[in-house]
Amino acid sequence: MGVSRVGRRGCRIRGRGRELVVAGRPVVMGILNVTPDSFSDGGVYVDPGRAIERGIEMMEEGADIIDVGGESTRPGAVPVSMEEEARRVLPIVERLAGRGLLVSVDTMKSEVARLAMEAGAWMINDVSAMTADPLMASAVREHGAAVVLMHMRGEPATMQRDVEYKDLVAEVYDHLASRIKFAEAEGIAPESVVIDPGIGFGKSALGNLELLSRLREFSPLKRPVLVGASRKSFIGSVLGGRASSGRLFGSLSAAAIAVFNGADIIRAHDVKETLDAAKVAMAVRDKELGGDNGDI
Ligand code: YH5
Repeated sequence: MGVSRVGRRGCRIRGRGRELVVAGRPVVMGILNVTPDSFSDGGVYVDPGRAIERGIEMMEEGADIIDVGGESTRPGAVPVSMEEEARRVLPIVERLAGRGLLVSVDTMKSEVARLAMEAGAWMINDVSAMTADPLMASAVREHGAAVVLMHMRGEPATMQRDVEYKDLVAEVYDHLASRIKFAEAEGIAPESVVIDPGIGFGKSALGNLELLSRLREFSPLKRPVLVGASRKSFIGSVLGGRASSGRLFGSLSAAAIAVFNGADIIRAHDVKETLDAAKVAMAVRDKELGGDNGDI
């Protein structure tokens, strides 16, 4: 007990000379959207001062990674130029990384990734799994960063048009296996790779539920698993069409199930609540009490 299901090899994520332990305790990646048009918190953190404050607050609440995003992946969102995306994320990355935080950047553009890594980013969270930009893999390799490879069918603008699969879990599994191979062939260290089934990216609400309940099936890939369900539409659907502002408790339930089923990292807006849910789920999963159990 206490050793992650991915085995010793997968217990740590290596990026740019720094390692994050992801075994024995849940890891939360806090979401920091610096876009004017995100799904659930668009425009809240467009002011760099407020964004930096929120990043620090999430770290104090227990987030191990802060995921900074400057482009909305919502279907119908206005595409942003490389320059605009870089202008939004770089000051935040620089300030948070400068304070020693592990900063991830949610981008599909290699030039944004390069500039972000020069500004101190530790991880690149590419929802296209390095398919959108042919120069992404070399950028990640050259900087020795960690990388999230997420499953998505198609591209953000069109991904919800066809959400039917013959065998969803098998398709997601095979795609992730092939992207892991690609990363390795490109010279990216296996210890730097995290996988993600891509909840909400080209999946029906039922498909998302299927992925959450069958997350264990990704274990043979031997990489830490990240799950991002926070405030997503399928939670609204389960709750009878609830708006994103009313999806906190549903999101916590999804986070708990994900951890119980083996997720190593949870990407979430509500860090302290998610961490509590994840700790209880992990305690049940591993039948171990966490660190501060002096008050029982
Ligand atoms: C993810 O799962 N998701 S951006 C719709 C919402 C609320 C939130 C309709 N980037 C992921 O967070 N990166 C995004 O309500 C991600 N995994 C990884 N690795 C979409 C998002 C959201 C969408």
